[in-house]
Amino acid sequence: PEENRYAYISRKMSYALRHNPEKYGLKLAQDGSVEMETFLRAMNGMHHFEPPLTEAVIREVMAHAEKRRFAIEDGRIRALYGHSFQIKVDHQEVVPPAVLYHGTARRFLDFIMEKGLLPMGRQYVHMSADIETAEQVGRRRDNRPVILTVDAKQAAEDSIRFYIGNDKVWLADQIPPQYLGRY
Ligand code: HQG
Repeated sequence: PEENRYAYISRKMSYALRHNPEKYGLKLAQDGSVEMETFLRAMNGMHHFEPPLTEAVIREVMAHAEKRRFAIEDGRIRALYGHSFQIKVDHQEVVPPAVLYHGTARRFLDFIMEKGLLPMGRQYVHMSADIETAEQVGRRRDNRPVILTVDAKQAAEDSIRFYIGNDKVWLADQIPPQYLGRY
């Protein structure tokens, strides 16, 4: 069905734009973007999408997604967050909401309370302004996830930098334990 096809395409797009652009012969700009035409050629060269991937199909994928993962601007496409490769993508720095949330697995809690929230496999720590999103993120790793609060107001005052992912995703380089609490 269409939904599965969209999910499949979205996964391949995430892989190319967040994790392994080299595999596709792609070189991303500092904001993580690449020309749409170049992207389509690379994606169609690597995968046998049937029918072939076009910008129109990508726009359908984006319209049907439950999250805003990609942006198309000025004939270029990029992933908005979630990158894992070496060269760090620049995101717009912003003043965060006073409190942010992070959903995680119970088994990570001791480490997190000792070391703080670290980007682990990605470039940034991911947080949300709403609890429901944090729940969903946490449920990927634990059926009873822990929801952590981040005192973003204090952290920002102490010059921890926050960046925009999308309307629901906020990013930071790391969050030391003194700003963390349990919801
Ligand atoms: C944990 C998805 C041990 C952290 C989601 C998390 C999100 C630590 C895991 C986005 C730690 C990393 C990102 C420490 C953090 N010790 N564990 N000191 N610090 N962790 O997947 O936030 O659907 O890289 O709690 O919805 O789960 O792909 O990060 O559990 O928005 O668009 O290490 O990816 O979006 O896991 O998820 P991840 P995340 P998409």
